[in-house]
Amino acid sequence: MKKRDDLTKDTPEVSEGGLSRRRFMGAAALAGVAGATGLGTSVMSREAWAAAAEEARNKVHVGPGELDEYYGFWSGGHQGEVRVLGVPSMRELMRIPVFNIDSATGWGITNESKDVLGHDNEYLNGDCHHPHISMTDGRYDGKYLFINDKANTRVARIRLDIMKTDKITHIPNVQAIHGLRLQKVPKTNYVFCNAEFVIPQPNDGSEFSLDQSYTMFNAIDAETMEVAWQVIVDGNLDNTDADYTGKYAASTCYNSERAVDLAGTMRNDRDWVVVFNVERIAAAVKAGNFKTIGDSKVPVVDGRGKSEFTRYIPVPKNPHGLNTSPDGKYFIANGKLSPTASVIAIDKLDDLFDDKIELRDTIVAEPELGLGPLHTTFDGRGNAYTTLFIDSQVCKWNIADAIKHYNGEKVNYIRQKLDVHYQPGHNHASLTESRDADGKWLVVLSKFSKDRFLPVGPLHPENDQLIDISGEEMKLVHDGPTFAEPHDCILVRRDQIKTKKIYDRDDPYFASARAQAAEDGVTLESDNKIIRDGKKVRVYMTSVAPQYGMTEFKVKEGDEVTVYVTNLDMVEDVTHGFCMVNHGVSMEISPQQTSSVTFTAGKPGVYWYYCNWFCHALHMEMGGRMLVEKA
Ligand code: CUK
Ligand code: CUA
Ligand code: CA
Repeated sequence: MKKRDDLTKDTPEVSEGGLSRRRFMGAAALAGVAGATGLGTSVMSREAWAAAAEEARNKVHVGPGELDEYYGFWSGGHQGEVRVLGVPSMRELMRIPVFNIDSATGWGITNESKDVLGHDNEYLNGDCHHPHISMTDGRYDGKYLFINDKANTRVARIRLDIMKTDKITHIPNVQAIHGLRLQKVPKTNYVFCNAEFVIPQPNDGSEFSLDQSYTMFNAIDAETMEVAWQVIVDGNLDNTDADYTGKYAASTCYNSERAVDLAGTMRNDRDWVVVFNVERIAAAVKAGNFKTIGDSKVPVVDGRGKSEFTRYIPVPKNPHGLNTSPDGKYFIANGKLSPTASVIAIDKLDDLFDDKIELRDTIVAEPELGLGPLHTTFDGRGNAYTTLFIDSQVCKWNIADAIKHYNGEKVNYIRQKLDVHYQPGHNHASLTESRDADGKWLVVLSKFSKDRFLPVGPLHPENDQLIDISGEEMKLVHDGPTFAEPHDCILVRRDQIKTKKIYDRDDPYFASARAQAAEDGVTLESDNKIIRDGKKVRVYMTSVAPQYGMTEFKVKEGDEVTVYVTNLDMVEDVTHGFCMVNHGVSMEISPQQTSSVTFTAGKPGVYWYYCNWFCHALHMEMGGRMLVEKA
């Protein structure tokens, strides 16, 4: 997202036919409005305010030892991780390292994590935006969570049974994976993701002009995590979502102009939503009607212009979020530089692809909601909730009434506008991306927190606000400071996630350690052994609180040492660590897990290793020594 000043500067008037010509506020006026919203818009008596505050506290209070009703999975933005929160308490439960490096678990340090990240460890950063949970028949099945990396054009998969990242795929031929959603029906066979930026093809320095540039829509096989196919599109790609038939996906494009400067991207009054005919694309790929690009073997089809694979539905203006209503009826594109959202009827798409109707015939409503609509979410009762970035509000509106209004009836489709603090991007209602949307909680991820928390220097937290939407009226009940920058989150019922308490010994997560042990004739579950293989030394040890199976081992300076630790503890929560002092080595070994790490033995001398996860009254005593001899 752009900072608000950039967003409003030089923004021309909205000139969409039929809309009021409402000029966007200047940056200075905007800052004033944002500051004032903190005071609330209605005047309340002190008693009424206290009663409302008390009610809010009771709603979100999850007492000591009590469990939350929902899991929330938060993107960690350009921090690169995924965070697990309990909702409604908004207590942080866990962090799952994905594209980042994590000192506590050894993510980016252990061999198991390098198997996922790549052993060359090319990138140390990531930029995640969109966490989404795999589905079967339009309902969360709790198996995987997928998330994009805009910074380095990757998609990761997290196994939700152990809450660890188990696959990362680099998407070839494109740059900057942004929008990401999953096929909902019949199940998540595909992960759909948008490459945002157009690049020259081939992008090898032989050509910099825009003539040869394009970007692509991508489908990844959710099980193998291989890229299944790519579709060349006109313009660029921002956000995406899929339907409830398994047939269509749709993406917003804000740069139909294919501009490389800010003013250029705002030149057109309308950009578009591109609809992908997933069925036809998959059929073409299956029939071998595709090309490949460069060294990549990924099937590519051309969806530019008037192809059988795509339709480009004009919508105003630099649209951003794209959201499917949980009844499966509509794709909703959020106008960003237009105060409107465009409602596309999914049941008209067959006719559109058969050329029986015109592109704009698929639009069944275009309600005017307020300034800077970015994302929409749903309560399963026919209402939509759209964030208004510039107005710093959430607008609750009724979809059926918006359609009536579009058809000329005099009805008011706006139900309520609620101030949020401040400048919201995504919002997400409980179970909203599934058939089970239950309309209980709404999380609004506000980009600015200003006066809401104790000051912590020039860098502020963001403010993820919790709103009770179970009644007629939205009620703000909690301010949740978050670190950079959870663009999006997803809320699932707690019974939809089933986690393991301890590892299975045959877990594929440490299969490569097991394979190496087998080659070395070592039994991980019982042996404490050193295998020397030239300059490579493999040290196998067990751990049982509060002791390692090996408290001393000898290597030579410059040896490539791999330490494998197998935690034999069977007791839930008894996680050990392994930290080798002055070697940059640290890792987690949870009950029944095997973890391994490879490093180069330093200068001759004694180096202590110790357990760095507090596991026992004698945790401090859990250690050993590596003796390094002269080479
Ligand atoms: S994007 Cu950031 S607020 Cu990446 Cu889903 Cu809209
Ligand atoms: Cu083992 Cu601390
Ligand atoms: Ca544009």
